[in-house]
Amino acid sequence: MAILPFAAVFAFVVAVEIQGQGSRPVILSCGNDDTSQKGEQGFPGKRGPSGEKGLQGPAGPKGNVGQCDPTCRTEYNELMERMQRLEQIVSKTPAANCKEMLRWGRNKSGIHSIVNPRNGQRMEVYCDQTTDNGGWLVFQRRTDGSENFYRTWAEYQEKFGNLSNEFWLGLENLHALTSNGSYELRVELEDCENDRRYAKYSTFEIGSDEQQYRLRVSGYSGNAGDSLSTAHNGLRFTTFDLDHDTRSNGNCAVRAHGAWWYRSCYASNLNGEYLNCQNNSNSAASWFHFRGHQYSLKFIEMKFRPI
Ligand SMILES: [Ca+2]
Repeated sequence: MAILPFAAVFAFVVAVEIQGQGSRPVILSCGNDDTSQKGEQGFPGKRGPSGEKGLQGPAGPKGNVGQCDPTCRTEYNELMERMQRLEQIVSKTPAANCKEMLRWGRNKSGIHSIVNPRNGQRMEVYCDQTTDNGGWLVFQRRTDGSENFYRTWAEYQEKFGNLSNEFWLGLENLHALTSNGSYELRVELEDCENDRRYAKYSTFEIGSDEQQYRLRVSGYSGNAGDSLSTAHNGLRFTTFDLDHDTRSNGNCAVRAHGAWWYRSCYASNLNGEYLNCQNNSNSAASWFHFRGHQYSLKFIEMKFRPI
């Protein structure tokens, strides 16, 4: 066996091709004296500077062209055309009533045009679009006594007064507007202490001229008390010049200074005299179950809407 003649220090450098490490040379050092012992591990060196940012890679392949569903597209186009046509119609055509107007987005209270079923013509009305979810067509209002409500049969058949303040819409219009379909009625009342009450009725209809504009009203709810359906349902309209009440001696319209569906004579007299909260008149514009039949209410409003 050949023995190395010296325990001399030798070193050699071998470049070894180690798989996975490329061609980087690996330096091995070995020896057989004390100086060849492995030293302590040194501290890691400082981190080198960051390299330059790499170049942007090439754009990816183009995606597939999307598929357009022809059926869906046709339906979409048709719907858009219909929407445009409807918008044109809505902007030019008056509604049938205030509730329909509300569905079309006209939700501000005030004067609007509707189609009068009486003659198919445009007709201005006042819509209350806020009270109790809106859609109410106002047909009578008292606020300050500025309008004369002691009028003849012929005058009560038609509209009088100012839609923005005190007015009556007219019995012919009322009949035309309530004779087809179902309607509810709301009566708004306020006294001079700002106590506001209402009476609501689930049915409301005004008969024709031949029926002397007979009142059909029932189904009370509210907080003003029922001074209309119990006392006045089924009765005909009376003015000072045309007596249809049930009183044999005299005309209730004359006695109560109003025009109403009088019996003999009344529990409510909302077309009576506006006396600015006087409470001692037998002709006052009154609602018995709220402030008694002698109290002239400060504010009165009557309105209806389809059910
Ligand atoms: Ca009579």
